[in-house]
Amino acid sequence: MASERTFIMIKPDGVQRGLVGEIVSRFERRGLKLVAMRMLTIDEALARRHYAAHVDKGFFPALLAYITSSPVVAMVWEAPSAISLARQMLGSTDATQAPGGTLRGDFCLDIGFNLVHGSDSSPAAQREIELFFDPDLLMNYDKDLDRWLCDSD
Ligand code: DAT
Ligand code: MG
Repeated sequence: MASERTFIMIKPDGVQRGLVGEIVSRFERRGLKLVAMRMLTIDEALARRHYAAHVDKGFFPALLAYITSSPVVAMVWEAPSAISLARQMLGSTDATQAPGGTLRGDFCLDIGFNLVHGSDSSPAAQREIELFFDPDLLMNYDKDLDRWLCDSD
């Protein structure tokens, strides 16, 4: 099955709460391949582009203040069906609706401070990856372990 890439971002609360390792570890253990990673502080211009679909919503000022408040860790992860897989691993946007076993269900209480972003579609993944990473920052490499993760027959 063809691999796809998704954009995952550990939000300011994830960094502040010391959950970077836990979050990265969950993606690694599930079997996704890390192909890019950088730490940055999001400015207002980037926040408006990343959350372009939400700029007119009532919660946008709070979202803007939150996402620019402290550094984030931006990543690209690769796997077959990586986009939907990662969304399942995140759990519902509203943490009160997220089941245990998901990142938000295990670590969050709030719809606003919900720890991690994950692309919600293929066009969104492409747009968000381009927004945060120059193409030369995306690694292409084989992992020997991959043949133990998916049956290629
Ligand atoms: P997701 O992050 O699950 O893709 P989204 O794209 O609908 O969710 O919204 C982006 C972020 O905006 C979300 O992670 C938290 C915030 N947000 C969304 N809906 C909200 C609401 N009703 N009240 C407060 N914050 C909200
Ligand atoms: Mg979204």
